[in-house]
Amino acid sequence: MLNTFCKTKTFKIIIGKRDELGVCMITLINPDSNTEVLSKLDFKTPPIGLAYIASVLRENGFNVRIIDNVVEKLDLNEIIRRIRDSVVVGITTTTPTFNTALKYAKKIKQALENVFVVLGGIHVSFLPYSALKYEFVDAVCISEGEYTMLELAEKIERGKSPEGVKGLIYKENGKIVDNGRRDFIRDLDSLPFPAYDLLPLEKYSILGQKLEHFPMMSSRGCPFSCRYCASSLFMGKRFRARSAENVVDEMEWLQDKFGAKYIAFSDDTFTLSKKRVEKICNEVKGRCLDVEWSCSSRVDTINEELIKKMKSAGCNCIYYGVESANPKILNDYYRKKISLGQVTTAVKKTKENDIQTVCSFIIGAPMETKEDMMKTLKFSIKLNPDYAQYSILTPYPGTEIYREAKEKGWLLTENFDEYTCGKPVLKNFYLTPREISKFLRYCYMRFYLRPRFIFKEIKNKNIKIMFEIIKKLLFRSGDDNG
Ligand code: B12
Ligand code: SF4
Repeated sequence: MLNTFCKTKTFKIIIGKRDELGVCMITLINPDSNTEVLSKLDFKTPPIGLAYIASVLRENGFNVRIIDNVVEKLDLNEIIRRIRDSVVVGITTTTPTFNTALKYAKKIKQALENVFVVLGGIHVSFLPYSALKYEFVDAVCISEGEYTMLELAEKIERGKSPEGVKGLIYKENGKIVDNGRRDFIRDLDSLPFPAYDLLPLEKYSILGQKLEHFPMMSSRGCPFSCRYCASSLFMGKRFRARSAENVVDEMEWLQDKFGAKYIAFSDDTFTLSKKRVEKICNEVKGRCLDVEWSCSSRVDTINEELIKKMKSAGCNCIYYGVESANPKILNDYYRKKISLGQVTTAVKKTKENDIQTVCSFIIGAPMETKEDMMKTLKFSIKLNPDYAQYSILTPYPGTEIYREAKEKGWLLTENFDEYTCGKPVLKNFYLTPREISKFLRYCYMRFYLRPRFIFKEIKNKNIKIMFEIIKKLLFRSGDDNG
């Protein structure tokens, strides 16, 4: 069955520079999403993962296109019309977009039956068989996709089965074959920069403002084990960091090639190695790069010295995961391993050094009472970061919290469309789902409708952003707060 994939399409239709076999067209798709962050706060940024895969494929001679349907908003028939020349179609998944990805896979496979459909991304990496059970999914890629996708494309191009492609679970003669895990990419500097030129850059925006912001990933992996997070299992517990030179090369490239004015580092914990951050800062200053940037940090991997250094190299915003003001929930249940004292110090020092702070808070743990949640809300207001993000605890597959909830029957639904962090999907012993939703909305109102916040935004001339936030808060519909 697999041997027919390329024979009919690639070899005949596509002629190109690759070699005697011709050039396969690989299509990568980011399905549309209706999650709160994207739809309500208009947060649309390029999908780095797909751009990395595209870049590696292209570097190896394949033709690649990316359809980012979060911003393209194409109807599925139109997508099918555009991708008819594809030999492999790869679709990315997160938990809230999993069902949409399946819908795409089904329609594409029905219309283009010779196409090899592979799903990748965090959701299917943890629940591969939930996708493979459908006849329209040919394979699932576990974890990092750059080289798995490349080897898969090479096999398909040669009319071979994906046998032996590490990181891939696929179907052959009606059987599911697990090729085993692929080692994580050790040397991230060896990766080409993401193929952003394949994306409709003019369509990205943050809070309605056109994208001069570019995301960057300067490291992968996290050694911590917070129970609500699957990152450390997904990209590995070993922190794999790009060198300072390579990171700043990309910053410079983004600026020169795409006019980037702002870079948002999406690393799980950008500041895990203080030494590396210092080197990045020195490199940015040494090259006189005029670019501002943001990153995320744990409150215990930063200090005032580093904050000052980061400020001097253009950092203007740090995202801290605070999560809960109840030590029992924060450390016994979430295993975040930080103290509220560290939170207060980190936020205070960051603000004193004129760097904006965004703090995230989670409500809705099973054993959390309304008083506990109120304590977190009050703490967030007292802490007074520049912006606060409140979410409802969501048990994502792969996390400890998911495993426990599934075992104990605490999942309110397994419809992954609901796993957006804005809807209660986990049982709480004291509050109804409706009460939790209401409380989330209350958190946003209490934080953002404070005169202190509004005056600050006016003073900082952030009127447009403030207006957008307030508009979204006041005019959102239903209970889907995010
Ligand atoms: C940046 C980011 C965002 C950006 C998205 C930018 C974008 N357009 O992609 C924004 C802010 C919009 C966002 C939104 C949300 N996010 Co987010 N986000 C991240 C973050 C920090 C980095 C993602 C990233 O760029 N990674 C770098 C690249 C290299 O990795 P990657 O994308 O995973 O891709 C690799 C592999 O997955 C694989 N792969 C991926 N796709 C495919 C496809 C194929 C065919 C193949 C073969 C391989 C493959 O290969 C890629 C290269 O190695 C991650 C945390 C993390 N460490 O991953 C969270 C993360 C992905 N987000 C998460 C969540 C929960 C959300 C929201 C629900 C939050 C909310 N409350 O609304 C929304 C949902 C968005 C959605 N549509 O799914 C969770 C997802 C959990 C889950 N199981 O779904 C994560 C893991 C954070 C966490 N630790 O829990 N997010
Ligand atoms: S929440 Fe942050 S520190 Fe904790 S495991 Fe996830 S990425 Fe690591």
